[in-house]
Amino acid sequence: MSAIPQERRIVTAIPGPKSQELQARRLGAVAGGVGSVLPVFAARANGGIIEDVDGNRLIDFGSGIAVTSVGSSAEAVVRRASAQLAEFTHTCFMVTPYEGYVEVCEQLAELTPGDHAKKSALFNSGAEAVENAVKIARAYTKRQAVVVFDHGYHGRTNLTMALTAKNMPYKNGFGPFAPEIYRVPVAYGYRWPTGAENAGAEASAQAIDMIVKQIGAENVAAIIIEPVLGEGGFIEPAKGFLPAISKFATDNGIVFVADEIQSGFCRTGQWFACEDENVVPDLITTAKGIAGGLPLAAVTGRAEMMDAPHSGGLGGTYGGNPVACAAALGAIETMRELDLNAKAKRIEEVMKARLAAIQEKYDIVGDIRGRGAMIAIELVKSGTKDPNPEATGTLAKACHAEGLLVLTCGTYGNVLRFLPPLVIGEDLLNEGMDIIEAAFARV
Ligand code: PLZ
Repeated sequence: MSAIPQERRIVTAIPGPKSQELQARRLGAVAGGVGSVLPVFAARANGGIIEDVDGNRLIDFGSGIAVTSVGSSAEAVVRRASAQLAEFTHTCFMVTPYEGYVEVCEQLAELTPGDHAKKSALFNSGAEAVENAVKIARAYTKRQAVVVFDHGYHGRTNLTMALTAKNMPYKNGFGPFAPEIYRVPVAYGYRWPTGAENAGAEASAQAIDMIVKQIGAENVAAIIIEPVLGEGGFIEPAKGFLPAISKFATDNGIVFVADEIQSGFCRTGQWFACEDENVVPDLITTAKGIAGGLPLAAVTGRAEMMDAPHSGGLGGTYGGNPVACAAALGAIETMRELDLNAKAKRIEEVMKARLAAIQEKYDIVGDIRGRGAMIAIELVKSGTKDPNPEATGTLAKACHAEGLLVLTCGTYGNVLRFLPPLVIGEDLLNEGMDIIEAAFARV
């Protein structure tokens, strides 16, 4: 583990000269379609700090998009992954299997909601996990239609682009998209026309009505939802929505898939966000936080569903790579040992109190939401609910300039989101909130 002092330190402009040099090289060599939030080049990272090539130390409120919940060089991750690296890097689980893969699947069975018999399959990325959840659901139900939601995000591959709601930047110009995908409303409390208190019941009724009338429940293989919608704006479906949709799925032989790729693994203060309303998904997709930064993803679910595809029907050269599996076991060990669910809840407490104080002073803060260390504010134009992406961008830039890495999201680009590593120290957390507050004062 690189022992970086857990202190913010700004010694150059952001980005500094070395980062600018690398950025110039990057522009010559890296495809323009791949963007970066902040072109500051990383040298080391640990805990709540990212140190750049110019020696600046940034406070990390992004965790590489909700990945490094245990930190970017957690001791147990580094130890276990390094040991595995020295033993062997790859055999391909489909050629000669190894224990780490099995152990990760055993852990997933234990940690995911529900006490039914479970099995897992491992992949490399979140999108790949979602694609495979669809394959499994179709094989199990022998049906084709897949239902997804407004504001949903599921990835950038062809099938997952089709599942994703937002056109720019994810889909524009990249069609044609996969068929048999249907989108229905989600209970977005802040923007629900008759008010947040009605959103759960009304949105679920509308969604179910659309499924029944437009698709036919008997044609639906899977309903896929993020228990907290991530890229779409950290939308927590209003209470009652998830249980209603999950019950409808169960009553109609539809596979209910919780995409917990962003919300899972202690991020929301629980192992999985769907536990909040006691929803037990049939299948659950995970990635990001699972392996402390190494590429690993999984589909976990009811054994009879997971076993529906024929032998050889699921897989991939690198899926469940041994180094990534070792890292996952290290990440899970860290989550248990440091009780990162409790840490996430504490982060929520600190952040929400600080954000409430900011909202008192600035009426462009329309909504404060999220759970655990998955917290966001939705920014609007003064006195309205009109999205304010301009202020969102300006605030993010102001934070970056002061050495606080924050991310934006939302269908309307007007959500500032905070995803600190769960191991961040409380002093850094508060310093980050000070920077956000100061940014508001300046904007
Ligand atoms: N499902 C819920 O959040 C990835 C995307 C960043 P991959 N979210 C970050 C970007 O702009 O590409 C995500 C997610 C949910 C699926 C995915 C896809 O996971 O590992 O990026 O493929």
